[in-house]
Amino acid sequence: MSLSQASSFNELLTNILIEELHRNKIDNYFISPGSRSTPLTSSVACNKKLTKHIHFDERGAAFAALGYARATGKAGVLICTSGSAGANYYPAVCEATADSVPMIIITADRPPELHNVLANQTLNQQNMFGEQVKTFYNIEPPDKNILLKEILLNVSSLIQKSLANPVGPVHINCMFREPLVHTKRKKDFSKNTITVQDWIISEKPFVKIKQTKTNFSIDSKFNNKIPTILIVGALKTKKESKAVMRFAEKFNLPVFPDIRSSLRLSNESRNLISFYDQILLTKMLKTDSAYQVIHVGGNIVSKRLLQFIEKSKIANYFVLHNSLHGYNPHHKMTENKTGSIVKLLQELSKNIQPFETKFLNFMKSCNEKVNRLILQHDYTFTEIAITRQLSQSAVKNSFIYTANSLSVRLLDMFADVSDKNNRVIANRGLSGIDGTIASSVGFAIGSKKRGTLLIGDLAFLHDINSMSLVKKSDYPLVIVLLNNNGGKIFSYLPIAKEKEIFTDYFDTPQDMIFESTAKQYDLPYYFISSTRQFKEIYQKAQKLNQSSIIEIALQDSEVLKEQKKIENELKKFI
Ligand SMILES: Cc1ncc(C[n+]2csc(CCOP(=O)(O)OP(=O)(O)O)c2C)c(N)n1
Ligand SMILES: [Mg+2]
Repeated sequence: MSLSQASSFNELLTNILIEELHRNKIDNYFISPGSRSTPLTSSVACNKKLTKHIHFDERGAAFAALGYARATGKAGVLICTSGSAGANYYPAVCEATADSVPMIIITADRPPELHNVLANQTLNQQNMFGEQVKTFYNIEPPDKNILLKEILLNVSSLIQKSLANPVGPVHINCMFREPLVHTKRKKDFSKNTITVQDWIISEKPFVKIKQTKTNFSIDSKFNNKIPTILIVGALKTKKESKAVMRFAEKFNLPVFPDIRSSLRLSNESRNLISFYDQILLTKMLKTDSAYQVIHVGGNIVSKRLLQFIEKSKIANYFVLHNSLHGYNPHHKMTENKTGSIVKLLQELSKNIQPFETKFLNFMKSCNEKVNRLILQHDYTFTEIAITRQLSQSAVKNSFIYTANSLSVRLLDMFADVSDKNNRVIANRGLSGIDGTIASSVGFAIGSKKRGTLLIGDLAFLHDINSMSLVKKSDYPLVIVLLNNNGGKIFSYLPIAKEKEIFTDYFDTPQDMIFESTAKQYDLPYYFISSTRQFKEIYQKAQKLNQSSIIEIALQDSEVLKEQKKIENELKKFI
């Protein structure tokens, strides 16, 4: 159907809006039901070129869009009605901004005359996400005075902005007057589309902004004799991790791979110092000698690595990244370059010489020693044993979405390495325990892969609404639910000693078993009471053609004790 044919000005606008998104290859919509958004939803629903995901809960829908974008690098489009609906997007929008994930938010709104008069479901939605979006654009209710050229210019620029480095969420607010429904009788709006006729014929985006090329020059003077570490924080693509490894091998750099770098679970290169976190427990690396650091990518999970940098003499801390900020909580950053990671590494390669291999060889021997000890340890049935077993038994080329915060930390510290090309993803922009189930479903949709969600009991309860998304998804998810009855991450903190307030205010045990949740969503459920049983069931569950819940009930979590035991063995051993 021609873009000049529509049943109303509302339909004319919404068809043109989604056509411009389509021309920018943005075709996945996450829609929540509502009345004021009828023109948007109807245009998307009737467009066969688009993929639609429908979820009644806007908070879950937004996290699903976040997960989808993490997998594809493309923005998902969110559509919701007026009022509090859009406010439910906020946590996912904040995470997307913090971790540079693209997202296009379209909220429907009432017309200006219904604002500030106590009209139903009416909220001031102008710039409602504030600093958390890169840009905001309001579209007035479409009528005979519609300025399509101006609207297209703004919408098109907004799309380009969402995709320009550092990528992030953008917001369009669409005001509509009734009637909202599209009817079958279409009228000719050629008179209104005359100003955008060239765009209609071209089948191209209205504007295409070229990313500006930045000139690369470095001030840092690297000393090739000083021990130099390549810290790899969160990376977004396989291309990036491959480029990092090529760079490390060319320049003889030991790599400290964060769990979100795609490299922590890999054994593909001898430069990978997978157990750097445990090495830092020992006295192998002295804090009184000087180091240089090249940090590629986003933030890191390891607290111990952060503390090591804080305590050590750092001659150079050179950061290459494509997010809003470079990693610098230690305030030791000396140089900061943003842009495409692959290109930045190519440029840096032209400016440095290979480092001495002595430090790399030393780090390799430390890693082997620590790995041997971790392998030999006699594991009791705790979160640590499950996390290790999970990393060993996850099927090839699958993903592990992990919740905050014990789950991601234990994977970071104890996961085993292999050649299985498994990727770990986590919402570490803000490290929230919210929206994890929805994010993992979005990631599965985007990557078109089955995977595992590793999650604690509170994080699971926090997003239990999103089990509807799990149930409907075409990509089976094995939910490994570490039920240790409360927030056991807090038992690592000094507050755990304050017995009178710790349990009620921090640990917050919910005394729940989740068999009935699985029943409610008609999903297979397994209750696990040993690590061996977990291995067996997990392997079986990954072959099912539907999602499942594996609940590991650890009433009296011994995780802290077990970790201390491993740490003592390490300290003694070295
Ligand atoms: C939205 C949000 N609220 C609160 C927190 C603080 N917080 C971090 S971990 C945690 C407890 C998580 O408990 P659980 O999911 O059971 O995991 P466990 O630590 O027991 O493995 C809380 C409340 C947070 N990170 N995000
Ligand atoms: Mg817990």
